[in-house]
Amino acid sequence: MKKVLVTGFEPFDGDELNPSSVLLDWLKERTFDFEVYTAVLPVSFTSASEKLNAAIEKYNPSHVLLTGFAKNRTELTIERIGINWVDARIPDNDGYALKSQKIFQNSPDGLFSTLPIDQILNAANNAKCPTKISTSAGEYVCNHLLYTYLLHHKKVPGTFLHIPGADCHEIFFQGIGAIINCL
Ligand code: PCA
Repeated sequence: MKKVLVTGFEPFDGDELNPSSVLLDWLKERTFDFEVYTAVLPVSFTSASEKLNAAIEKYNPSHVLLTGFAKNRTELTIERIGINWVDARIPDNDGYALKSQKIFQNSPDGLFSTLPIDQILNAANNAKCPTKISTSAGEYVCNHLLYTYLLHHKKVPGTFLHIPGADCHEIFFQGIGAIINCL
């Protein structure tokens, strides 16, 4: 049975809102023909993955869509890969900055997203949402979460979507709604 878990992040870097958690409120007001669960995650190297693991355990989803905010991007970006690397430009919300190091010493350098990226791109394009495939989720908490998730949850297909900076996020939320429907 199709059950989609969508996660977003709390605000960080002095912002009042994070569009990825606004997305979760937007989704709660919509109806789908299947279950859509949401979870807000802390911008924390130590507890984001723990909270995600707890949500996966609780909801037992068939698909996972992780989302976060990328202020400097102009399109919705579908992350093709998580890398085994972290180099925080700013501390996380716990005040902790992991610098220039592997996430896990003896794990692969990179792991590919396990959802069909091209199908997702098509669904977003059909919804007229400006969207691109990305090969870098950055070196901060979002990539850390994606890599850790891909390493530990090989049986639950998932990927990461970065929501760009924009005055109005509606078109990106519509695109993500279309992506959820296409899975
Ligand atoms: N964006 C950050 C972390 C939380 C978020 O929404 C990132 O791209 O790593």
